[in-house]
Amino acid sequence: MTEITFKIEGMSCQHCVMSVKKAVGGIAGVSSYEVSVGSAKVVFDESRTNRVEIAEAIQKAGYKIKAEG
Ligand SMILES: [Cu+2]
Repeated sequence: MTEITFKIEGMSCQHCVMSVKKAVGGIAGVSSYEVSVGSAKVVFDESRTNRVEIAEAIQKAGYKIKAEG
């Protein structure tokens, strides 16, 4: 399992938190996640998904990745 914390721009409220949860929760291979306003900690199986796919899902939901690590 790999853990990455994404710093996210454009999140402002619980609605944004729900949107990001929905985006990362819908990815096969993501095993757990903790989302708060401005960040998302995602634990995933690197044989099934990757940081690029997760970042794209967050961006598709309407937010911007500021940093990841
Ligand atoms: Cu919001």
